[in-house]
Amino acid sequence: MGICQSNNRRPLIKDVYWKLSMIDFFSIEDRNGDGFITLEEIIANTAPLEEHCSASTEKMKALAQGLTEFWTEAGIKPGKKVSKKNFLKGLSKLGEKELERESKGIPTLHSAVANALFDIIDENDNNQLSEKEIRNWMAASGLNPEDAVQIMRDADYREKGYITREELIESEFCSFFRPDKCMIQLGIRVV
Ligand SMILES: [Ca+2]
Ligand SMILES: [Ca+2]
Repeated sequence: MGICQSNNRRPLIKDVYWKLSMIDFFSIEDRNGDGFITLEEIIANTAPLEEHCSASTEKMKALAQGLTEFWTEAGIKPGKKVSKKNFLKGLSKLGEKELERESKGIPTLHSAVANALFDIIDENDNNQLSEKEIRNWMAASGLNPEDAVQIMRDADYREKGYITREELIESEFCSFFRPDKCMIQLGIRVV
């Protein structure tokens, strides 16, 4: 403790906001509701993107590849059933490594996933995400497309009318590993 830590930040798993949002995430990803998550399940859950966002096989493959590298480092290895407790532990550990990489300017595993996801959502390949494209993404993810307006507001804070690649990557990374930063953006003070 203390002397061995590279900084003073609390582990993610000790952060109640992070934990609650990741428990939510677990429930969404555990589509068959057996209380376990598998890499295969996570990848299968992205399948509707192919139709809703008219994604090519290459784009879908890039996402599956990115997800495999990301989740494998969180301990969710191919063919392995992972409980909620181990999911949170693994993701928290991965988060520490990812934040370390981010601070050193090394590409994160998360950015590979977010880039692949961006390419899929960006149906017309113009390097901008329109509200319509965001709506299709949300529908494919089983979310309410009406919430696209909120997503646009959060990520497109300069109100350009579209989301850039950098904005999507930053906002996705933030929602995964920077609960403190997200809370500040939302104007919520964490006591
Ligand atoms: Ca499951
Ligand atoms: Ca577009």
